[in-house]
Amino acid sequence: MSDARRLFITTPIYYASGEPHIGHAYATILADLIARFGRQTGADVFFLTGTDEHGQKIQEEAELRGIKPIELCDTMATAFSKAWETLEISHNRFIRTTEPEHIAVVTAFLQRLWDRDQIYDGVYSGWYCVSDERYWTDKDLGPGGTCSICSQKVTHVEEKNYFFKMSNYQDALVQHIEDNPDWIIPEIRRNEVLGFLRQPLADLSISRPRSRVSWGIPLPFDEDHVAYVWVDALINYLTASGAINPEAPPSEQGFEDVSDSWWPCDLHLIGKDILTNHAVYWPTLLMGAGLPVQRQILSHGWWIVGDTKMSKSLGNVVDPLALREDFGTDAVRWYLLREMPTGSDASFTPERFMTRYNELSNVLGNLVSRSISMVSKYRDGIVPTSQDDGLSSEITQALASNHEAMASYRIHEALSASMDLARAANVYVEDRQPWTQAKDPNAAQELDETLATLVRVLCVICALLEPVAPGKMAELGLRLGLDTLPSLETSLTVNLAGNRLEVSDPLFPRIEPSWAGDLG
Ligand code: ME8
Repeated sequence: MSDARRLFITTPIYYASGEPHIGHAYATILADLIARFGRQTGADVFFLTGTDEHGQKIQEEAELRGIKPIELCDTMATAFSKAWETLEISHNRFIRTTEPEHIAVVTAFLQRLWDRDQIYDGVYSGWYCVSDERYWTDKDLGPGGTCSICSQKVTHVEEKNYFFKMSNYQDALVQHIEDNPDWIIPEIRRNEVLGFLRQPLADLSISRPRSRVSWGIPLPFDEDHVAYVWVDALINYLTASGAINPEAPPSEQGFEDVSDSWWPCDLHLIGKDILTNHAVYWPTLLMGAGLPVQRQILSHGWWIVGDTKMSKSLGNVVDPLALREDFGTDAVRWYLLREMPTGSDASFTPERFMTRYNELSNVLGNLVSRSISMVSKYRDGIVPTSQDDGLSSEITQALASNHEAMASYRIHEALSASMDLARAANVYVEDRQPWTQAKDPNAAQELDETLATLVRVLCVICALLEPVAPGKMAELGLRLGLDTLPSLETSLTVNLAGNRLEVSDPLFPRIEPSWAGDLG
């Protein structure tokens, strides 16, 4: 992450055709961690998420349920909002693409492209996948003539469409990617996009005939057509940025100067399946409108079971989101972020979940319990003053590793560095043997130092792990007698001496889930 003092970070906006699933949860928790880390390090953060509510997929799902599309969208927008609340997501804005403000910005954006001669009409003939809302040419179809992303059946369409002159921006886009090596991370995804751009770039169909798709935003220059849902959806980032005022006359709408807004976005967080949409369609559309492109794209991998991408149909696999009920929100957040190397795929297994939970319970939970109970037992619960600090180099090392890993979004490594500090503190306890120091009247100072060091480490861990485990770290902060949670910077200087510590139940209790017996 750059040290810029502002961070506009986005998740994809999720289709309002179905309930939130693990993929949505992962992406949103990942964005949440980055947003929380940004706030901790003093950045002004604007964290955006929301729902994608137009298009054929929503229209068909609503028909299937015998309800109006907007009723389906209202239900799902509520479901996503609730899910994010239970998962402690700290977004600043939840956008819905059916909001009047967004509809007006999409209309202004399309009008702008039209006025700049970036759009023409033609006939599209090819295949369409409703589930992914995208066109496929013969050569790009998957096995048996299916969608290459979701393997579902595609339908043949031949219809009038409006096209955006995307091909005009191929060279500019390649140049931009080459000039900015970190624009798409990880590198494997950057190379994928560069590989894609080695072929001639086609123009982009940006409309659907209203006769086929009625649930969309009408084109300002032809009411018989609606905006292609992906164009509509991508523009959400711009709407939320506040750059465009669609009510103003065209020359004053903000397309000429975005400096007074959150645009350009600092980081689009997306899954690898929607990379082309974000790394090719979106920046070229922005170029077409004369706007600056987003600053960075971080593409993450998939949670898989066997060879299959996990989503809502989990069969007899334990539902990771249901694990919240047994283990709590923070344990699920920890597992999803600690287990998946950022950018790669990871297999979900209950065994790995338990391994990661046990790390919280046996390493961190144990450190918290033993440290606080020793302060209670040997110093009546009051944190002693100490002249010397133990574990200083381990603390410095943990903070440095965390910072370095976060700078390139290696989230799993940042978390691992924090857990290593807890491990080092447990070893320190074994080395120092406070129970022996407590029996020796000449070792009072050493005991003070041991206890003060442990409390200091807990304070630093509180800051380090707040982005991943906000609920539990708030609880830990209270047990340490802190009024406010320390930040990464202040955790080193907080004066804890004299604080009264609370002995309490284990922070991460041992849990035997109902399915544990099946693990063998
Ligand atoms: O694509 N593991 O919405 P969507 C990790 N509306 N991530 C996963 C996943 C898994 N098993 N399954 C899905 C859309 N995802 C559009 C976005 S943005 C302007 C419009 C991720 O509801 C996937 O990689 O299908 C993608 O980032 C997101 O969920 C797709 O959500």
